[in-house]
Amino acid sequence: MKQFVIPELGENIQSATIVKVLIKPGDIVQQDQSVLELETDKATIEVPSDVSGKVVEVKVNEGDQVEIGQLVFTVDADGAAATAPEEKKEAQPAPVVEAAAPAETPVPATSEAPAPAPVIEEQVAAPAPVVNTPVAGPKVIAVENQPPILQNAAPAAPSVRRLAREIGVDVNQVKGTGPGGRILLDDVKLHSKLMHQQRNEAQHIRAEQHQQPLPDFSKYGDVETIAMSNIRQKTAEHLSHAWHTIPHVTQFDKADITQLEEFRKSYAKTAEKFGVKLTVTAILVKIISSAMKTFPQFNASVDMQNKTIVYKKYFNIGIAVDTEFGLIVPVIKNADRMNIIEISKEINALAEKARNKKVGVADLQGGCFTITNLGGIGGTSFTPIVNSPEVAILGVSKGSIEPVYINGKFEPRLMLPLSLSYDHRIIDGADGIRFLRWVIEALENPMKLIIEG
Ligand code: CAO
Repeated sequence: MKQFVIPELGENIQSATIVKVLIKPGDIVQQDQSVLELETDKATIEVPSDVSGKVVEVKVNEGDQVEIGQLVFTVDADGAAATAPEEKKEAQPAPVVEAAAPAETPVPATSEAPAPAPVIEEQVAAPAPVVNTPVAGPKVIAVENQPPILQNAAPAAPSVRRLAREIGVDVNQVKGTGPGGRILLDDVKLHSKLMHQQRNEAQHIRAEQHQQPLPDFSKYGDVETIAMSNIRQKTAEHLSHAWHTIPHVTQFDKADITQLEEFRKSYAKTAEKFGVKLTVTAILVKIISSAMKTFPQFNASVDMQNKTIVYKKYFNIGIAVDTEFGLIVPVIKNADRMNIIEISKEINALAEKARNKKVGVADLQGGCFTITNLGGIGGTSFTPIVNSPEVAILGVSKGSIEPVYINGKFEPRLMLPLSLSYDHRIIDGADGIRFLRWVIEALENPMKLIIEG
């Protein structure tokens, strides 16, 4: 005769309530078969049998409060289908509570040997100890030394599963980089790191958006409260996200555009014939699309989830447009294939559409790099926020005449202040200034575009 007693249920769990008794006298019980459903203060647990044989007597009822070690039922091991050897009892893992308290999960000590498949609770009548989490929904854990139960399960060694459980990672969510997609220890660690990063980012963003309640300003004077427009909300969310996820560096420099300005003025009449006004913004679009060919890391996006960098082979430039509804960034597609007249026309058309609320979703998508020119209004410099998932943005401030020391004397030159913000995760400081110098040289000597662009 063998006995089944309430096994260890997890750290700090001494007792539980029986929700269901899944066996009765006369039943043939197999080892690992679920025999009880217990409710603890942390979770609902299915408890597997560590004995097999014919049930002789059941000593508990549904609703009973039971304690660890308490006798539940006895079996006649010689009964039909009795298969469990006595020594199995010691090797049986205790039920594991994962979702309710991942960091404290007690883990059965087992060898690496047979790599088990994880158990998905909803899909199997799991013979392994299973935990239902009442709040987060059913959650399943794998138990070492159990036979494979589910196909398409994440392939991972027991030690990997154990680590995942201990640090609260769902192994089924981890991308395996081992042979045949096998999940390695490092994959679990990386996944955990990313989870934490994302959680922190989300917290930061939430903190931004759900700030502490404002004081009652009306105590100090008249106020008016109006709802944020959609554009304002989206702008706030998008910029908060970019600010919290991208480590920004802003590099400042100035371009001498004296010659360029002379050319721009002399060319104004010709440009008019094409129906456009030639502006420094249009020229910059052309220059930036060429510079990105020389510096491909500026035409990229960072994928921290997969630890990859996506390099784009197309050159779409977004232009920040100031409208009465807020900031809108329409995108000039394939700017590298256009001449400056065509770019000017496109900027005018898109800016017009943006200001008349006619801009379509397609006009706003697919950008690789953004230019934000505040110089028509003023300013000596500013620190633009990278338009995520792009990795760089060029801010342009007001060009003005400055004394520049050339060949032993000061000369009045028209200097254009530029502010390049970039994502320091993939762009190093040296590359940042190289890129900006390339842009400046192209502004100062347009032949560079013809030769190198
Ligand atoms: N320095 C000095 N003058 C400048 C200049 C600069 N950096 N940029 C433009 N100008 C001048 C132009 O040469 C033009 O002068 P003229 O009439 O004498 O030729 C005048 O300012 C107006 O230019 P524009 O604004 O019509 O044309 P643009 O192509 O330079 O700019 C656009 C187009 C859409 C970028 C601009 O209208 C705009 O909306 N700028 C604001 C962008 C913005 O809000 N950025 C902030 C984003 S972050 O909040």
